[in-house]
Amino acid sequence: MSSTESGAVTLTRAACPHDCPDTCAMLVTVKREGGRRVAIKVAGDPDHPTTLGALCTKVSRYLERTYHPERVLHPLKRIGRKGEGRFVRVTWDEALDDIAARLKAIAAIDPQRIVPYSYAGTMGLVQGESMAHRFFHKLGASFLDRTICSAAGGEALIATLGTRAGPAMEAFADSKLIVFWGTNAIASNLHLWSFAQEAKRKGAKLIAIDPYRSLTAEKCHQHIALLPGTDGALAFGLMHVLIREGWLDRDYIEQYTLGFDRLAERAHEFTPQRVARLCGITAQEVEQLAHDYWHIRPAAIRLNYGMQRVAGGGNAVRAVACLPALAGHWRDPAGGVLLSTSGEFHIDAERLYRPELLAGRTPRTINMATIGHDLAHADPPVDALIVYNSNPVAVAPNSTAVAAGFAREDLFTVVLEHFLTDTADYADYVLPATTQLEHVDVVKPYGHLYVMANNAAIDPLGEALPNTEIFRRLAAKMGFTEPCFAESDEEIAAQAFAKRGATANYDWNVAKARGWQRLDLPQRHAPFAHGNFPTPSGKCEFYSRKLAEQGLDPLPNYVPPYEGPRSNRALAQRYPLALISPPARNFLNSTFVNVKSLRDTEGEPRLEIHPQDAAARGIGAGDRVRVFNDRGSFELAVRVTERARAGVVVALSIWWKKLARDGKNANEVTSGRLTDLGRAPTFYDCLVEVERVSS
Ligand SMILES: Nc1nc2c(c(=O)[nH]1)N[C@H]1C(S)=C(S)[C@@H](COP(=O)(O)OP(=O)(O)OC[C@H]3O[C@@H](n4cnc5c(=O)[nH]c(N)nc54)[C@H](O)[C@@H]3O)O[C@H]1N2
Ligand SMILES: Nc1nc2c(c(=O)[nH]1)N[C@H]1C(S)=C(S)[C@@H](COP(=O)(O)OP(=O)(O)OC[C@H]3O[C@@H](n4cnc5c(=O)[nH]c(N)nc54)[C@H](O)[C@@H]3O)O[C@H]1N2
Ligand SMILES: [Mo]
Repeated sequence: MSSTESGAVTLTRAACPHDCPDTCAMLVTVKREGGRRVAIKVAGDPDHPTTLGALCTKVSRYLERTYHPERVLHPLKRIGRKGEGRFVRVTWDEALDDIAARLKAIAAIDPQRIVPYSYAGTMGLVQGESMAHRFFHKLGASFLDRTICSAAGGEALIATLGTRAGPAMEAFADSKLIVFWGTNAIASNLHLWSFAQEAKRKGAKLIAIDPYRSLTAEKCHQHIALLPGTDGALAFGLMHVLIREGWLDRDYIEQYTLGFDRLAERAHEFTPQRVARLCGITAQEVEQLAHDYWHIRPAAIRLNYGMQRVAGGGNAVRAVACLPALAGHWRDPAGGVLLSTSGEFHIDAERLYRPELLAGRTPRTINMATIGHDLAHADPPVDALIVYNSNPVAVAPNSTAVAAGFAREDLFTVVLEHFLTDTADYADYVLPATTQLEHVDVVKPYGHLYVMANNAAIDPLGEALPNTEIFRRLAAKMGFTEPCFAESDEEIAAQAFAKRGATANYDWNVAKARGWQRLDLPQRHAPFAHGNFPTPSGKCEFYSRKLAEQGLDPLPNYVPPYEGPRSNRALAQRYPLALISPPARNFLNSTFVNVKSLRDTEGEPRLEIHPQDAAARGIGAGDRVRVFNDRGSFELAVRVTERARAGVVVALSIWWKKLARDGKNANEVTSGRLTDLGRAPTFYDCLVEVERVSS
């Protein structure tokens, strides 16, 4: 049973759908009102081992978002100019008939001219890519390379460890040293932070490595404020000291790693003095960190994706991922590196996505990170875009180009959404989608070890439909008759995971009754305590032959930022400040920005700037400033603060453009250049100048 009856009030087991490592178990209280189910409360499930009864501030407001007066509840057709956001209500049949006719006409020329654009607005496997992939595979539409978030770090882990795995979230309670490396856990990984607090009470030392004194950095014992994009150099500095001092688990290295001698040769060049210069920190900080990393055991590094959004992001993650093998920290369940647990979950891709519908075709691939460029230059051109679970006009880099692409009069755009986002404003049709309370799903988390089930708590509002149902109906209009297009959401959920490895025990009925199901892994899971790296060699690959075969550096290296003050001096003369735009605590990427209570807490778009940098530009507290480079500009209020280290400015993100005074956000200035591994965007590799516009 997913719901328990108690008078007129029931409790439904649900799962948070958002793109966050915590993937919480939710209990939704539902009341019957005149024959309709109305959700009246959402809470964290106290029995779930990582949620432990707590939801973040954002998802605590899930009802405010679900019942928001501006929800799109009917299909809409554009009547204004693209981007203007003027629509009229149409029926589902009118909308879907017209969309099918347009897609058929384009597909008759070349189906690759149709491009899906989606990301993790929901992380559910059912409302994510199940029916959608089937639809696009049958059509023969372009593939989308979903690189916008985690591709650089993900590929780096796979090259080094063979998979994406690490210590369990709960195990951080037993760590003695926790390094928050490029992650503001209080904002983006609250439940792991709670386990770290438990460790702290038991005497653990907490260190943050971050250019910004984030909420997390200020609560750690130590904060190392390096320059953005220099983490690879710091990791090599640590290796240098570990090797110089002989602080090495020689037995582990001998048995379970590949390429130590060559790695050591490279690390030899990264003296603490040199690293200090590259990173903008002191040599003593490098020495001390290495000392702690060897002497305080077990040591766990929590790195999230913050450090990989730069030119050398892949190599930086690779370098950091080498550290626990050198110092032997993988031997303990509370040691190692955690970037993602997603490699422990085996999706049944064949059954979810039905690649056989491609019938031998291999469509071209469009990289979501370069959509602005591709809307202008792809060959064959992009004639139609179907956007779901994403808000590219706000979140994709080099936004001027993205918005220009979306404004093309000859582009046919359909957006499945809850709200009229910056992207929906450019749509020819906006189709109303259900939220997590209104549909069924199963979520594959990336921060813990539990499959998460979501039961529908309420009926769809207005005429909203689940993404699956929208693609089902569209498939019918297109004349697609394969039985997989008729499968129900429950049937899809039941086949989401492959019966192998840690998901061998997956059972949808068990999961949905309880709300979750633990992976089939030992309670004290230490994935690499005895090697078992699923790399080609079976070892932790400092040296990767696979990378060498792709023409890439087989060893990690320090790859400097494209736009660093040291690495590109000519550019830095014109644009001397490094801009980073990491997640704001009260938003989830661009989701929740239109929820008033959360936006009120966040205030207005703000630039944090160091007092020295402010003074040098005649900027004072409360001024409005313009941030600019050759790609564009945007305006915000200023906060003069030492939270931003000198040389770095911080604009917490991702604001809806249309809710900012100037209709712009940080992605006006971010670049379309890609990372060294994973073809991912380089949001935090971005030089700018700042000037005062008014006080
Ligand atoms: N509240 C909230 N939670 C979120 C999100 C959100 O928008 N809001 N987004 C979700 C998503 S999609 C993701 S991918 C994750 C992101 O999760 P994280 O990547 O962990 O993001 P943050 O927690 O902001 O931490 C990034 C930190 O990296 C720092 N940073 C920036 N550049 C560098 C660098 O070059 N080196 C180092 N060492 N640090 C750097 C930033 O100052 C910031 O404090 O969070 C998820 N959770
Ligand atoms: N400057 C800058 N830019 C960034 C980042 C940064 O740190 N700085 N972070 C990057 C990262 S890590 C990421 S992951 C991306 C995130 O980019 P996106 O994946 O686009 O995430 P959101 O901005 O949250 O937009 C998700 C949209 O999906 C919609 N949605 C949610 N659930 C459903 C559903 O069930 N059906 C349908 N049809 N729609 C749904 C929501 O209403 C929302 O508008 O942004 C990237 N952009
Ligand atoms: Mo992300």
